[in-house]
Amino acid sequence: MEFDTIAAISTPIGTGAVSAIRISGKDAVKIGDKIFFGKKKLSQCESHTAHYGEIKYNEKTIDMVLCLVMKGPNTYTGEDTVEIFCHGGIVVTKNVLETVLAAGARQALGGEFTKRAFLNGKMDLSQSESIIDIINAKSSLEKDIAINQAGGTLQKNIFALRQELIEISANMMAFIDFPDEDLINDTTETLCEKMKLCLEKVEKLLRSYQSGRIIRDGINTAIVGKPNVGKSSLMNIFAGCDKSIVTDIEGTTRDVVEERVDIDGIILNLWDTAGIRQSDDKVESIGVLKSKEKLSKAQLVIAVFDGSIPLSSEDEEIIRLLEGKKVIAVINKTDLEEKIDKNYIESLGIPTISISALSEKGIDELKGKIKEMFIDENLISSGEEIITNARHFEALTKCKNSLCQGISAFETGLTADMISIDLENAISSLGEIVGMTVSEEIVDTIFRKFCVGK
Ligand SMILES: Nc1nc2c(ncn2[C@@H]2O[C@H](COP(=O)(O)OP(=O)(O)OP(=O)(O)O)[C@@H](O)[C@H]2O)c(=O)[nH]1
Ligand SMILES: [Mg+2]
Repeated sequence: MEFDTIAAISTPIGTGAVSAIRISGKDAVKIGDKIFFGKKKLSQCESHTAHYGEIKYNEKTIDMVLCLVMKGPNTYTGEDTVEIFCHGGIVVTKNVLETVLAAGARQALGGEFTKRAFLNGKMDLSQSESIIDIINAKSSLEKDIAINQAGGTLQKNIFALRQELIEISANMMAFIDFPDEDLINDTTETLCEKMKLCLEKVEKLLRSYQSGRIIRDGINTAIVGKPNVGKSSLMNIFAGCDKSIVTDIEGTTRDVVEERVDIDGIILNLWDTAGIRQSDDKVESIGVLKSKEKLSKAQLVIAVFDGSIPLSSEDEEIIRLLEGKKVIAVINKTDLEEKIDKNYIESLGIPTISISALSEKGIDELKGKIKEMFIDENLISSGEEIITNARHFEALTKCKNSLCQGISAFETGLTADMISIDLENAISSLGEIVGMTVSEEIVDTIFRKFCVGK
């Protein structure tokens, strides 16, 4: 990997108060000196100081800027870095970047600054990945987890676990190399016990992914029910605006209306659907088909019933479709006299919440129920590590499989050298997470997901 000097615009392209252009590499300060004219040359300024001056190209002033000069290794990339804060116009920002490139920097690729931070040992691969997660976080909870990971919490966990396995492996090797000697404190039995303890820790991390994936990707949630029960009214409460059309005409919603909403840190990818019923109307029938399709794809189904009328055959048909799904039954219109047989729905084992979409009564209870069904609150409040990244989950799964194989090899009486192979594989899988044993191709794939300038 060639460490030439790279530059990019680090702020979004658009009109704003300020834009930032970042330069990193061994010639960053030299390039800064060629184009920045302040009271002093940047090379004569103390590290980590800011300076006002002009960016000039062929003696022409391009912009008046604030320039930050930071000498490595105490920088994001670990390299000498210059950051230019210019006026936040599209043209002026591009002109400043062009000047920087003309002075000898190369346009940075997506994620190249963070890739350098990784290659220069400023952060491990899991921390680099959490930087994208901070930028892309769609909820404050997702962002909080990413911030923790950027601080190295996952890295520390993985390193500690890896170290434990390395010690077990070293002792296992000692059994192979010096079978008759009394050098080893552990018996193979105690080594196997230690492997089981490591396995438990890996399994705990793997279990956290269920919550982690939900926090990261949200819950695909279909609101279904027969026509006119208040599905769109509920959608609008969640959305906080008139996203779906609401009328007293049955069959108002035809297409699927989608909205991403944040309920106390958890993202719901909501689908408001057409009321399910038999219809001769061609457009409505297509809508009903779409409703059923969304119902079958959803991770959560909110089945809405009109509490002010008795259950009908249409409701029964919908209840049949709920078989095998994660469901919350919502009894709506509780502001009116109750006519529905609520006990019947509850007797089916479906969690049931009564609401009034009109007065917004019961909505908090509904939100609480959704969270309770999908998120392990104890896990979040305990501040324990939560796996949110599919690549980490895969590597931990491989680690778990190798450990299980090693433990069963031991239990079926296989030799220490056979168990050692499994241990090596488990150690290598953990190394993938932090980037110790990972191919250049995977590293490139990870950093390609970054935006230019990060
Ligand atoms: N009294 C009362 N009326 C409600 C409540 N929720 C919705 N409605 C009314 O019920 C009617 C139907 O509401 P929608 O939200 O359009 O129902 P929907 O299930 O989306 O209907 P379709 O799109 O036709 O399937 C409207 O007139 C709403 O104002 C409620 O809690 N109480
Ligand atoms: Mg509707």
